[in-house]
Amino acid sequence: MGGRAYRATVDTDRLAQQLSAVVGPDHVLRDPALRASYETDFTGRYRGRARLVVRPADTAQVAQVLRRCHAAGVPVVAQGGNTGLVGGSVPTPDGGEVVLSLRRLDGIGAVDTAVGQVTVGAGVVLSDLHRRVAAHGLEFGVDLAARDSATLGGMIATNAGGERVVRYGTTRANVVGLEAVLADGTVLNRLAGLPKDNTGYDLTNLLIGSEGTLAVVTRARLRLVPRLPERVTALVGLDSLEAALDVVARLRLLDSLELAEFFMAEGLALVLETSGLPAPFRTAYPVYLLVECAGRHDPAEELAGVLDTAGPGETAVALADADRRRLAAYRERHTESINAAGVPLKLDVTVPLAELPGFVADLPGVLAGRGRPYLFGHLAEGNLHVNLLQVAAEDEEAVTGAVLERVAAVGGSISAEHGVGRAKARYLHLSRSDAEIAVMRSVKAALDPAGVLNPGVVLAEDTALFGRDFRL
Ligand code: 2HG
Ligand code: ZN
Repeated sequence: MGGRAYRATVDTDRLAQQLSAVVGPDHVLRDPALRASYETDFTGRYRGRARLVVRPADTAQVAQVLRRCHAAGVPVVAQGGNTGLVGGSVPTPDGGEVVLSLRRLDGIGAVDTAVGQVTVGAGVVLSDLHRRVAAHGLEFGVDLAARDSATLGGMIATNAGGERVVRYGTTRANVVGLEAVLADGTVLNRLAGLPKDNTGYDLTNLLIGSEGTLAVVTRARLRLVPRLPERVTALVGLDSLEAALDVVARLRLLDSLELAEFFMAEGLALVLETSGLPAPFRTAYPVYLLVECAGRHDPAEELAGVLDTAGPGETAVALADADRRRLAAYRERHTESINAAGVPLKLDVTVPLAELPGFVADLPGVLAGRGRPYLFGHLAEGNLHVNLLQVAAEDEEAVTGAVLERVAAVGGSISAEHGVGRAKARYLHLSRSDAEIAVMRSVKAALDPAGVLNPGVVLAEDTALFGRDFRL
């Protein structure tokens, strides 16, 4: 098993000088005010203290930075747009980590229309990629609410899912190759993008979803899909989750289904309160379903054919981009609205669709009055974002454990798309067997024997050995 080979004391001044020589002094941040935005996650739940923040400009600089940190025995947390929600991309309060920001690796290569691929830097922001490839009649299949801040490197590190998994799969299905740097500075390059290439172990797929614990992704070769010109979005108010699932089952039979998301009355009320958006319907419904269909030919009629038989409820349909965005905002603004109301406890789980209504019905009993739940997410995949406000600090672990145990009991996954991070590391055994975790530890030890890449993320550390004896 790998373990940290940290030096007892690290001369931070010396390390800062070495890293300045690599990236230039302007890109080594030591001033607390300059470090601050890199040290706290989006929700404000995970806060730490970086030894320093380093901002390399390219792969060669990333390799040199990692080589120096490795030699000094200093742990490194890679960070992109810092939109992660499981504490996997910010430093710990007393771990002495260097934050390695990849944001300057923001180059987008020429769009290769012959094969439908593009090579991007890890720091490219998702919405910039969308804009760039649209000009070529192409699209990147992954899209998510944090598109204006999330970077491709972070999305790859977490195997981000988002809103269009039903059609295009998760990030994994849309990456054909990677360039990444190992803990000791060794560069792995697999960017050729050959559609057929069975030459040994698939290192690209090993690194996707490894949350910065096995290597630092620097560039990626992405698969692009044809941009579908005709698009329709609908918001449906329904009486129950069962009714929503029934609509989704029938929409799956259309080959135009691209997105099927849900939220509930409590979440909508909070979004309306914080955003000032008008209510979508005159009546409030327990469950709202947001769906989108896209195709070469206008899918509005086939969508209407399914929605007309959706039972009691109301439907709003939008064709124009601005109107479609207005409908999507009711769903997409949940995260920021919940954040505006407090620091949420976030659980991101998958539940088998057949179990989903029962799981949601049982949730109040599982919570036993601890916290106010807001449920929303990606209904097509059974991916529920269980956000809880007002959980007392002393109840947080018990509540997390109770919900995740229930998820495991119904055959679900304790992390659907946000990753394990630090937040869920101690619950990994609920979704993975001892044998699997042992293999994961072997892989970690093989690629990062000194344990310097994102320690404590995915695989919980033995705190008796490594937890508290390492300071700035
Ligand atoms: C989304 O689906 C994101 O909007 C964030 O995955 C979910 O805030 C959340 O819990
Ligand atoms: Zn999500």
